[in-house]
Amino acid sequence: MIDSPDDLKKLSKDQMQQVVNELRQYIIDVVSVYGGHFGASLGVVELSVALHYVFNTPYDKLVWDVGHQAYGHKILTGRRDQFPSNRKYGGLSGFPKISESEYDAFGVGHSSTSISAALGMAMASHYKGEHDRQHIAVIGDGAMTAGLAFEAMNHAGIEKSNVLIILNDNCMSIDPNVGALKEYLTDITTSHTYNDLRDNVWKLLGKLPVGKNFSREMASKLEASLKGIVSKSSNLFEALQLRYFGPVDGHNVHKLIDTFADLKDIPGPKLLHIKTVKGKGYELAEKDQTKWHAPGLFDKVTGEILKKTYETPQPPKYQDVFGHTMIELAEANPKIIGITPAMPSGSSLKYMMEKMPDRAFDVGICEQHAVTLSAGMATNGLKVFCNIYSSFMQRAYDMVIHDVAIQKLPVIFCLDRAGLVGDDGPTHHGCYDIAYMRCIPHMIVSAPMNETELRDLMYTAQLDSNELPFVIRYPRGEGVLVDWKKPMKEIQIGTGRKLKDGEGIAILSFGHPGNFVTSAIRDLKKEGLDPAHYDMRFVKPLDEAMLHEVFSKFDKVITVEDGTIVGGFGSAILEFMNEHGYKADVKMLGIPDRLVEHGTPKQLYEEIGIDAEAIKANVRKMVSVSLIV
Ligand SMILES: Cc1ncc(C[n+]2csc(CCOP(=O)(O)OP(=O)(O)O)c2C)c(N)n1
Repeated sequence: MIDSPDDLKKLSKDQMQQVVNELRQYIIDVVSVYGGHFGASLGVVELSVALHYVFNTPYDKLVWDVGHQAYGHKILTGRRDQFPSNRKYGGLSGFPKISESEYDAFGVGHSSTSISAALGMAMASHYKGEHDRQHIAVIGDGAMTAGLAFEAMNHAGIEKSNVLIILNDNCMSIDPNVGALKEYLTDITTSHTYNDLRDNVWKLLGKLPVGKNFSREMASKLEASLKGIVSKSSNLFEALQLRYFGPVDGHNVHKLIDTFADLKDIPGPKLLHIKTVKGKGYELAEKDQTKWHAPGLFDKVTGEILKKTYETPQPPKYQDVFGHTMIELAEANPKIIGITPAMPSGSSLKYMMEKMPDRAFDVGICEQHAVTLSAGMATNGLKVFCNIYSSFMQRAYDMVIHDVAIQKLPVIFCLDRAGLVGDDGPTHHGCYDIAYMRCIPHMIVSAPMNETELRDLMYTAQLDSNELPFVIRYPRGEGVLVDWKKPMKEIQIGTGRKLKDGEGIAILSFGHPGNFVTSAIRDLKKEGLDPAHYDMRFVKPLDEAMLHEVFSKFDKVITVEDGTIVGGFGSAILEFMNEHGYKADVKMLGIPDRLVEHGTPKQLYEEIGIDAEAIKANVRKMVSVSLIV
């Protein structure tokens, strides 16, 4: 019956446990049938209820970090009935989104932004004299590993603004969280001396008769000195001048409500540490938290994850081929190292991490660090494969330029999830990497059209003959049914492949969308149309010999890419034409200069017009125009 936090507030505190139970069940019901992230939202059901029960949202600003855990928040804030459309084409976004609801104070998807955003909001409120407004950042222990989160805390500590950071500590990222911070958080949770002292202080503070003869200022001074005794020297957050509270059981909704009611009255920057279990309330998800981070559809009764069945063999996934090829290459070349910032499962580097733990590393949600770390290793002669999703690499752009390209270090960047990723939507689409990589001097930028090519490019990149940074970008999921296990071979850098000669029009493709071209050409043949097809394979350096051949022979050209048209592969071809004085009618198919929302990749490629149908339509149009002329 809850259509907004106002409805929630009409209920008694005693009814909150029932709300928690129903909300949790509804998330299980819907995600099992419609898909989406799972464990993270289950872990913060109590937190979501308590926050909206106590705080005055949307006047008080609530910022969820990453936002994959905000399903409970969405359901409580007017989106209950729409929730089955979550992540579907035209439906709700899988993440908080400013344009979707006034309760979504900040749009998210990438991690570790919440503290900066909430602090910015708090400082703006302070400036405008809105001193009663609260600003809350909910951040996981995984997201807390990023530099950005620390930069924000370092600043928050010296500001007087009302910021409440809630550290949702479940010891998990997507895979188990890594790093010294994780150990520290465990220490702080289990240290008896620290906790006993802190509890006593906490109890005493709760008894302060604020409002009678005891002013808030006096309470605050006493609190500061008592807490100073407890923790200044031993608590990381206190050392950053954030008042530290907790750890609190994040599954005790009453305790959370009471705690928030107290914290509301404490001005300034503060951090509440809560302990939760990812997947709470669904046993299988609690036990195998990585698998249940986003399990796909499942039978909620048996827990069986429903896999599609196929009658014919299916192509391997690019990421699996990457993962297995890493081991194969590393076995032959002792200089090879693998790095992932927090995506061992998603990237499939986990296979190498399991087999060669001293040569493959998860460094936390730290893309910037991952890139500069790789650069450091490369100075010492190692061949580092730094695997980062295309959209997450945006975080580390300066490191790519400053620490790798300018230093001319042969780091190999495997950009997974390049192109439109599907239901995660615009925050996760890998739209920009072709454009942002190809403008950097020294950079080699390549894209395989299938898994065999991926392996050959990986093989080529690690050869001693390559002395430059080397990007290999590939999409999410299945590629093409090829025998990818055959021996790898070197590809000459900067060479494309002529896949098919033709008449009247040439199609130039870059990477996986070349397969859309192949299938379009198959159909066009039946209509008597016969385009030539070139798989350029490298957008930098371009295969100039091949392009001279193309433009001497054809005056109608279509370029196809799954990246932004602005500054992308098609632009590189136009630059080549301009430089060499070629004139041709060029149609560039790619991601337009606007945001592409979420949906299945098929729906999205159809929408932006780079699928086989769109390619066919463009060929017909260009050829028929020339016939009329
Ligand atoms: C910049 C960036 N890198 C990687 C990711 C992928 N990612 C999504 S959720 C997640 C784990 C987050 O862990 P935590 O903050 O502890 O939240 P939990 O899932 O445990 O609730 C990761 C690595 C991302 N969203 N953003």
